[in-house]
Amino acid sequence: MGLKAVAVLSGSAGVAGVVHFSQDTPNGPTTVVGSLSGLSPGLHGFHVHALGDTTNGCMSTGAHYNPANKVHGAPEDEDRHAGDLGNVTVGDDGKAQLSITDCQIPLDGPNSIIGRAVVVHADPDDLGKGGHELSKTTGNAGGRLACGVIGLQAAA
Ligand SMILES: [Cu+2]
Ligand SMILES: [Zn+2]
Repeated sequence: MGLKAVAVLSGSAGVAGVVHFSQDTPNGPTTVVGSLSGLSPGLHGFHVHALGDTTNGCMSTGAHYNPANKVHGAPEDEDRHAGDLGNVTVGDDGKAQLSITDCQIPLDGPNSIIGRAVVVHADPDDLGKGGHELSKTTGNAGGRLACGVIGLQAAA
């Protein structure tokens, strides 16, 4: 039986979304699907942040989830934060459809992302390659537009 989780994102200026997570097998990959709306067209950084704390909005969700103590990178990089899910692509209608499969964001075990948060940013994530002083920590992805705490859902 698989594990399922969901995050309902809300934030500033009408940015919103729902993101579903599922993991079919222990130690298997996690599939992320969902939709976001209210964003400007183009690329927006999308990450799992370490804390499920929204007492100060998205600012209190901490840094990128990084249990292996690595530098920021692209999802396909060896050196990346576990929470580095790259960018979402927003269309002219302000909406994005997500479809991601990743092996570093399990829903169980010591590195589980349950109780942490997903965050969508104002700017593109440069995937650690932009040469900015923030490239190796945040991808220089700018402000935190919306976030949601990842919570367990009934199993499939
Ligand atoms: Cu982020
Ligand atoms: Zn990162």
